[in-house]
Amino acid sequence: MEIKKIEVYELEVKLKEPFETSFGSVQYKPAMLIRVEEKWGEEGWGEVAAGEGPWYNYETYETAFIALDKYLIPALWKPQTLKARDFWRLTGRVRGYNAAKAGLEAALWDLEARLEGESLYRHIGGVKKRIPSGVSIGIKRNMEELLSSISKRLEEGYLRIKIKIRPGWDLKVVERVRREFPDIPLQVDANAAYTLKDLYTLKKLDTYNLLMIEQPLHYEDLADHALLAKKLSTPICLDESIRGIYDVKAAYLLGSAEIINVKPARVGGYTPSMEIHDFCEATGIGLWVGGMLETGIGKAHLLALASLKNFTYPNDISASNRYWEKDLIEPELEVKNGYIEIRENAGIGVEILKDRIEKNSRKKTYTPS
Ligand code: OSB
Ligand code: MG
Repeated sequence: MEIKKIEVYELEVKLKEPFETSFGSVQYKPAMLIRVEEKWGEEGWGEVAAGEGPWYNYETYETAFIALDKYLIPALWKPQTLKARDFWRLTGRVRGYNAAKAGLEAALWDLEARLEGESLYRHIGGVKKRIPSGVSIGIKRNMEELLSSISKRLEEGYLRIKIKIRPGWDLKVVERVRREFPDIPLQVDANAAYTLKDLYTLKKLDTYNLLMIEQPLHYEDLADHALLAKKLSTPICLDESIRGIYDVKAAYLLGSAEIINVKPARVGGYTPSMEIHDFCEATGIGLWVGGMLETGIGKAHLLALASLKNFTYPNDISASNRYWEKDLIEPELEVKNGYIEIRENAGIGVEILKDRIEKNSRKKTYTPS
């Protein structure tokens, strides 16, 4: 494909309710969208899922913008024609900025699939179009709020519940949830809030038949996760600790995780996500696709990724109405009997509500230099 224009949109979106984790709470959230256009006018869309501050990892919307503006977009003007597969090599000189890379690469994949008149999930070799959907529930003000939120999500059909924990909102909470819902597929996500000094709490969590404990320890600490894994029977799932394939290899050799949550925004897009997918398939590490509170555009991409064979656990890909009053795509994503069905239309398969985006955003346009 020959790119003739790239647009970066910045807007603010409002979550229906605040989403709270061990690292902070968010309700008004910056969102960044990328539109690429090729010479015949066909377009592709991607979403940059960075944080509003450097709380989940170091990347923020501001740093992602600088990386795109100064380094990533200029790298795409070098070759005359481009394949989405080339993105990683063309931008290889840029270290880090994975959310920025993932958003721009996603737009290229969408465009490439659209140009071939093929749905993106098939284009990348996906094998399933019904994607199992789990839901992530933030820290609440009290138990009643949490329990009613869980009931509601179960009624909506989600296949597993993930609750956020942190010191002080953990054992009592899980104990109560398990009393109320003894058999539901349940997992917890600590977002790196514990250390090995909390072994008592972590050993207790081990007794509630959880599917997995996500990122209990420091985001850089593969070693302590390996030590902890020896002491727990519940599988450890790594999120923040996995910034790419090299972390996956180290985690595998050390025994730091039985399961990995792949977020393209964290590992740098489809190409590294697929590399991780294949490595984990070969080594028996469990996989699912995680989310970063994306709008429907980012979520439609997550669905395409989750269609690959080895993403077997329910993913953090929820319906449009989970976070948004009104999404930026049509039709909105719906969970039916626990699954979101990918449409066969070209690319990510959904219509982008461009007017809505144009009206509410700032835009910067780039053309070949
Ligand atoms: O740790 O998985 C996480 C949201 C923002 C940052 C980190 C995480 C999350 C979620 C929500 O858990 C996932 C989603 O529904 O998009
Ligand atoms: Mg997580």
